Amino acid sequence: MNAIDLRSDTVTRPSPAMREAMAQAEVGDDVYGEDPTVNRLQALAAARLGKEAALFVPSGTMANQIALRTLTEPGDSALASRDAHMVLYESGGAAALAGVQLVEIGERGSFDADTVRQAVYPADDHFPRTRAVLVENTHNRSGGRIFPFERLERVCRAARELRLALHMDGARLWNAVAATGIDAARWAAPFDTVSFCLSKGLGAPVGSLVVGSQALVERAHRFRKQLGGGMRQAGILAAAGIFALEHNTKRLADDHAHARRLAAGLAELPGVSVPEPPESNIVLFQRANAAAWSSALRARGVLVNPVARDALRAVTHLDVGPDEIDAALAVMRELSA
Ligand code: TLP
Repeated sequence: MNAIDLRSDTVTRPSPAMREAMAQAEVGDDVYGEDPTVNRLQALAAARLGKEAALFVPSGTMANQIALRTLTEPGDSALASRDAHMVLYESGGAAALAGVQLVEIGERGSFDADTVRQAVYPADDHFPRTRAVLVENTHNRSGGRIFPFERLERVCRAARELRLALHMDGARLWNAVAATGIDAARWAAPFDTVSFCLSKGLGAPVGSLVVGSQALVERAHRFRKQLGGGMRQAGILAAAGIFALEHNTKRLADDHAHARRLAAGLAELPGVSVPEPPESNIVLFQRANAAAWSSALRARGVLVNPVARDALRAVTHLDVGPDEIDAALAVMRELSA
């Protein structure tokens, strides 16, 4: 049996049809702006998010770091949701690359407008200047939670009043779209920059986009170059991204159904608890000795990541269907008895 890999939605492999689109891609040198497929992807991403421009970059991490660098100056501070990817999982990039001090706010992936107001440093030379608010939607570490839309609108209005820039780490924005029916342009509307990934639930092998106004994307372009993210015949990768946007966003609702199926099955296992039903494609669950259980599962062909001493994460994606979920649950049941 092939392993059932629930470690992340990044583990997908391009489908034959996606590979065909990649093989046929028309390419040029994108550092000269001459790759027609990259240009097509960037135009498509901008249109889907209702923004003027977009920039294709190698990874979600680089997308976030470029956006942060674009919106701030070294010595600034930015407010980020607690346990945001930009805080926890980007190797300290905000400090090392943008020179920005991140301040975590809120709980479980979201926060309210008053929390933003209270967290802004006073305008005094002792303090870093609070310059931006960073929203992660869906929020990975809280189990793919969606930032409640009206709460987000209030946050964005407060940020504007305070003259703060707004960035959304929308690595899994399309999951938020599928789960709420609120389209990507509405989610993106109040934001200066939005990043999203092609290589998570959308099944492309590589790539993310930074989307925003023409002026911000021009500034972002400079920082992409500085980070060494200028790619040449990147149309081969962009073709996968176009294919992903055209074919793989609507089906994310299936991943969410599979996550609920998995959560329901897990909740019945002795010694396992699922604190909250999943809102999208990430299932966080509790089990003592998470690392040891994860190793035992791996030996039986089921891959899930421990995320704390007594917590694990399973992520659904387009390479797992209901049969794989049931097979994974059967193994988990055997190892729980
Ligand atoms: N997340 C990965 C790991 O880095 C934890 C995963 O398996 O979930 N923003 C968010 C919200 C993310 O979850 C990730 C990746 C990124 C940004 C970074 O994307 P990449 O891996 O392309 O740099």
